[in-house]
Amino acid sequence: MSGSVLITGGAGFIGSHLADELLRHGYRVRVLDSLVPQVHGPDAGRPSYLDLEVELIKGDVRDPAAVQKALIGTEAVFHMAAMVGVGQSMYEIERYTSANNCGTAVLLEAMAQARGDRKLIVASSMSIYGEGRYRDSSGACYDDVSREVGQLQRGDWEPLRDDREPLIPVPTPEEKTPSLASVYALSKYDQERMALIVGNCYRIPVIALRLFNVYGTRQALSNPYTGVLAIFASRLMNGNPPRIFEDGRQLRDFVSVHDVATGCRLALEVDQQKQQLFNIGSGANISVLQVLERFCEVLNLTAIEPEITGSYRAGDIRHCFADIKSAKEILGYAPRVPFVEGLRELANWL
Ligand code: UD2
Repeated sequence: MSGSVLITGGAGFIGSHLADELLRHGYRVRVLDSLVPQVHGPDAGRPSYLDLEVELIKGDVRDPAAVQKALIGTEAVFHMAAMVGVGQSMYEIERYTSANNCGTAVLLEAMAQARGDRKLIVASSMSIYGEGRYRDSSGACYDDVSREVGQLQRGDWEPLRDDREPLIPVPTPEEKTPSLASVYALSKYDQERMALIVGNCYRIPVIALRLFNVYGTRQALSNPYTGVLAIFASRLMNGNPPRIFEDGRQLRDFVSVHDVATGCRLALEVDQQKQQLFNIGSGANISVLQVLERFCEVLNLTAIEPEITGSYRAGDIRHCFADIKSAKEILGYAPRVPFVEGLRELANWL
């Protein structure tokens, strides 16, 4: 396929990089974006993030007329339009549910009515897993670790078995049972399920990509809830010490937005309908403290003393990083951007 592709929310952080990737591969790209700031001012989708070849339609994904118009002549859809802060989803409950759930409902209804055999790729999130997968020394698997049941406590950060044997974090595969801990996670899970159910009924091929900790240029710097690297960057630029929750040894999977854009394109191009859920991460893990160290090295900042809070942020998980075996085997996905290179690019953009 090398036709015309619609990206909802395509003027934002991930969507605009995806638009670049698709143009580079010969697609025609149309973007539907409300351009409405999400949180604190100007860090919404921006027309300036888009190549001049992209056709931009300003409109809300909850507006059926705008969506119907945007679908005309397209052969595939990436659904990226969403509210993305985990923290504020817990007090802007109506706004998140409206944008993420109703937005997906309107898009699906329009796709069902428009018929055709457009493929739909939904941007989902690792947030639906809650804590990642753990094993004990015998190899037994634990998919239900949570702070709520006391396995993780203040000052005792690592999850323990009932007999206090430490549990070992391992890569989280797609089959891990979801554990939804925020309205954001719930809305991402709903997006996946709704797309799969409606897609199945109307023969719309659907793939949902569970994105891990995506970082890179164009990420909102003023959103206090999204992206620890963006938060570190804005604190460092303003002369404030970065703040580290817990002990900083919590592990995450930081994946470059360029690798994510490639993963999205591969999901569009793959010719299979069996597996519909894929993790998109870097396949590696790194602690938050190491992230800060690497970032300071790249920025040539020495003697930065972070403020280590020793407490955990409400709703935070301890460890989660991606098992990307399925994406590798089925999509042909292979992350290419080394973390330090991605950090350098981010630093040059700041
Ligand atoms: C959340 C979502 C994820 C994605 C991501 C956006 C969950 C489980 N996951 O991941 O789906 O939406 O947000 O990037 O909800 N931290 C600090 N200092 C700070 C900020 C964060 O130490 O100033 C820590 C934080 O406690 C966490 C880690 O850094 O352990 C990563 O935080 P994040 O907000 O970048 O992303 P995360 O993993 O909560």
